[in-house]
Amino acid sequence: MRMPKHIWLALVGGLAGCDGRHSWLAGAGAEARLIEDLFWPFLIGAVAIWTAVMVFAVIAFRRRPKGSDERIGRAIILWGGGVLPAVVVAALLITGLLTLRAMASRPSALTVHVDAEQWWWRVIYETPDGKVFSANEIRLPLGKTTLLMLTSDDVIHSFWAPALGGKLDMIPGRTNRMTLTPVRTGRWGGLCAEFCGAAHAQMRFEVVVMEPDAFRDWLVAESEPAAPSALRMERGLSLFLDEGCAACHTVRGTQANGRVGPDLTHLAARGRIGAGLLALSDANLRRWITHTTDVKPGVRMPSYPAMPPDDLDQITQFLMALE
Ligand code: HEC
Ligand SMILES: [Cu+2]
Repeated sequence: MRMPKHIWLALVGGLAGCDGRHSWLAGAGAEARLIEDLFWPFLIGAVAIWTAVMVFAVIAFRRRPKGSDERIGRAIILWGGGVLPAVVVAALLITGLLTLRAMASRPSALTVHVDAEQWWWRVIYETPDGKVFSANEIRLPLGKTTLLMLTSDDVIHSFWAPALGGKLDMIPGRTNRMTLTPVRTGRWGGLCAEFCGAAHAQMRFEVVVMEPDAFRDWLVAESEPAAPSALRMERGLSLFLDEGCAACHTVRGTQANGRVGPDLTHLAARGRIGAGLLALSDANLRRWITHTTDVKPGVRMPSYPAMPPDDLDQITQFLMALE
């Protein structure tokens, strides 16, 4: 039988998704490796048991019944259908629980709060000098354990950065804890894994794993107010304030201190906009501002389709200067 073309296309398309950035087989985190250690024995055990059951089934079909069969049958049901599954399931449960405990009990060097919002991520780093606000990108130091405090401001979301570790629900009024210990530098993908409304599929983030020194420098830079070169762009800044952007967005060092949307103080230091949707670029910022609701249907930011081109230039330049 020939397989229809669209099935092949679906299979190839599915494989194309295995880019490693979202794969727990990438081995980018100590916690992901614990899950991997659990996965292979589960898989091999499941295949072995399935094969044995199939072999017994085929034998049972082919054999002619004999007088002693009933006694043997009872023994198979007792041992194969009762005792063995009980032992296997108990063993799986115990190893699963031990893995869960191993994942949750590492002492952490850093605490990061992640608040899920429809449909983006508020990220707050705890430092000795206070809190550092960011969004949609989580930076972590290599080889150190970070405690993530996960919560939500509206509905239930779920935090998942597969390359680094497990998946955990983010529930309003509750703080769930997860630790991540990255063991490979790089940019890894993350996403919301619990349906949370219209733009759920566009609710992504990036985890950037950095060498500890580079991370420390980045965190200091992130804690600073906006770059002086941006603050000198008077026209762009005043448009940002007058167009109402400031009611929803914070740019530290200016009067903009809205909390409805992502902190934009260091927007241009991030790789993407719209919670992972578009690469950061001049053209994409324009598109985002003038066609917000087309680019991300359901988004909690109004579109500005009628903004005069000159004003759009000024605001975009201002945003691109927020390094
Ligand atoms: C009513 C509140 C509101 C107003 C007004 C508003 N925004 Fe937003 N903005 C948001 C929200 C909410 C998001 C997050 C959207 C998402 O990704 O789902 C956002 C996202 C953004 C982003 C992407 C940030 C990131 O890290 O992904 C940029 C850039 C941005 N807004 C710029 C502007 C500009 C410029 C204006 C004014 C012309 C403006 N916004 C007006 C609420 C607002
Ligand atoms: Cu979601």
